[in-house]
Amino acid sequence: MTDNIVFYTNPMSRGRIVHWMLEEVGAPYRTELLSFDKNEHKAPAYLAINPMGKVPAIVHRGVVVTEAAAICAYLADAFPKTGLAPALDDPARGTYLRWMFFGAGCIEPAIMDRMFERPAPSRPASLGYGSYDDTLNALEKAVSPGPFVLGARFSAVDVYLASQIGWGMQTKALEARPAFQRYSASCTERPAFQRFSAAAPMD
Ligand SMILES: N[C@@H](CCC(=O)N[C@@H](CS)C(=O)NCC(=O)O)C(=O)O
Repeated sequence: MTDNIVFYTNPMSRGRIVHWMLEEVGAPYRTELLSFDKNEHKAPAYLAINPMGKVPAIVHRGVVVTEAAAICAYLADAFPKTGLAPALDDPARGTYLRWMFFGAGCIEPAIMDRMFERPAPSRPASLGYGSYDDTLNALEKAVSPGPFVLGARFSAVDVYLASQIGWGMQTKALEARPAFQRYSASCTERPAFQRFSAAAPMD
């Protein structure tokens, strides 16, 4: 078994989040590109890795990790010398985990519902993210005053949140508030982001 990371992705997918994260980590990895046109993500070989037939996924030390937020958190913990996650006994870990889960559990569905113009449910209180406005207001607080969620310290949660914010603003599903623009600029000036975006331009 090799310790090298295998990264399953498609260039125009949430795999972009993990691509940036892998550049932050700096550990060796091999990329397996899956063509959506050829349905390679639904082929038995890949379904054996991710039964959802979705990217991204990684395999590291014989273990599969899927879900972009989980992959970011996993990689930060697997490579602690990178300093991309607060240590287990660091109180900042609470803040870090809070916003990582908020990103996946609230921001993403809020953005997707807005993008697809899904009608508001009859009981918004039952919706995990409540309302689009409440979610954006909370997100604005999380990234303010910045420059990062943990203040001066950049971490894996910034890879995840800045990816959601960047994509959300680009598709106009997320309001381009000044706080989001400032946060996005701070995160995307990182050399790892620059390396990733040079390797995977948006067309
Ligand atoms: N919850 C997953 C979502 C992954 C996902 O939906 N990936 C899309 C691309 S962005 C995909 O693979 N779509 C292909 C399909 O479902 O057929 C995550 O956060 O990683």
